[in-house]
Amino acid sequence: MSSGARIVEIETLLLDVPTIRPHRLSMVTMSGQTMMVVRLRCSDEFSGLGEGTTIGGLAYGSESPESMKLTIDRYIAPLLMGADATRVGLAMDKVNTAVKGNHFAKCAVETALLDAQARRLGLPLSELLGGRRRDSLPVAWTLASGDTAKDIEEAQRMLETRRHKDFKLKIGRRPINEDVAHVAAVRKALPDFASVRVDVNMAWREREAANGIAALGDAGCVLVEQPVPGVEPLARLQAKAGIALMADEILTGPESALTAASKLAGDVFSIKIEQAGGLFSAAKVISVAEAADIAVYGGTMLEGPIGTIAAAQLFSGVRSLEWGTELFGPLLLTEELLTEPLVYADFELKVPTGPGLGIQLHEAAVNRFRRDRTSTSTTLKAVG
Ligand code: MUC
Ligand code: MG
Repeated sequence: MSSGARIVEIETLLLDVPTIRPHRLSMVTMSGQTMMVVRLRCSDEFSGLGEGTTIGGLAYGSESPESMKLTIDRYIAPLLMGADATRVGLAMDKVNTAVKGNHFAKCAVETALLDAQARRLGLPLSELLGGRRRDSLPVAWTLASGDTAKDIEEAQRMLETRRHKDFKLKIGRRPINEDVAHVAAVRKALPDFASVRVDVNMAWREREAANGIAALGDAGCVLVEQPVPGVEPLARLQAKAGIALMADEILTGPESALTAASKLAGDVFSIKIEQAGGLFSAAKVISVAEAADIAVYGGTMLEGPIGTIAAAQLFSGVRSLEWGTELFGPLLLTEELLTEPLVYADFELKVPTGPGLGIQLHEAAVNRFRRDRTSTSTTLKAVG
């Protein structure tokens, strides 16, 4: 059913926000996060928010916040001006026909369209994505200060405050024996109910990965995320690994998920809404995983609150989330960007229950961290 609501404005802006500490990954050290925010306005009273975020500029993937903004301003927004805002699938078909790739930018636009439509219907976004199975999600924390003692102290603080009990350690930058010693020391310092996993972000070669995975298993690590690039190497490693392997970077949408699933590359799939190309595509990646009996994990691109809650709305409906999620991105930022902060308590994130994403940006914070802004708009003539 179409209500006649049209898309009349798409605004993009970049927000630069510092992180609470340097975040060290195998390919980059982050000291801040840039969020590309989309504000989409419709001819009725409704509007929607979306976010495009990546890790370390172009260090993680082929889209930067600046390129997402340009893609939307120059190519996507003009296509959507005047389009029916209530037909999200149709609007995104138009975008997908005219714009190849650019998954992160498309995710931001699709999220904003879905937020506006769910607000229009008076429902949380989760209800447009199949409905919720839970109202809160387990959230892991990433230890990536680059220093073992600091990581242990940080993990202990998280346990004491009951914020996180599952920890992902970022490794792959140092020699394997040093990384394994680091993981073993953190594991040993924490109670049994805490879990330790690692993310190598593809930094290892296959042979060293085989040895590294075995040593990490002996040290009490329960999962290794994307140790090597490529589907085949990951599948070969999985065939002999004694602990779970998680696919991340190789999952760039439903087709890649099908390839990875059919080659048995990964016991667990990290689902990232931006990497998949949006919420609809991420839902298809989840379906592929479920059909292949691969566990589903709620991944993150270290998004701020908009992207984090968009993903949370989707993960709230996943049948089984035995490895939980890592939707902690907003907690890595020094500043609160919402009028009402997200609730992280008892090791979980509460999924907002209001219409749409269920969150509102704090305008003063937006103005404080805004780098630049562009808006594409159209004036619709009244009919009749
Ligand atoms: C990744 O590769 O999974 C997720 C958590 C974190 O610290 O970095 C990301 C990216
Ligand atoms: Mg990863």
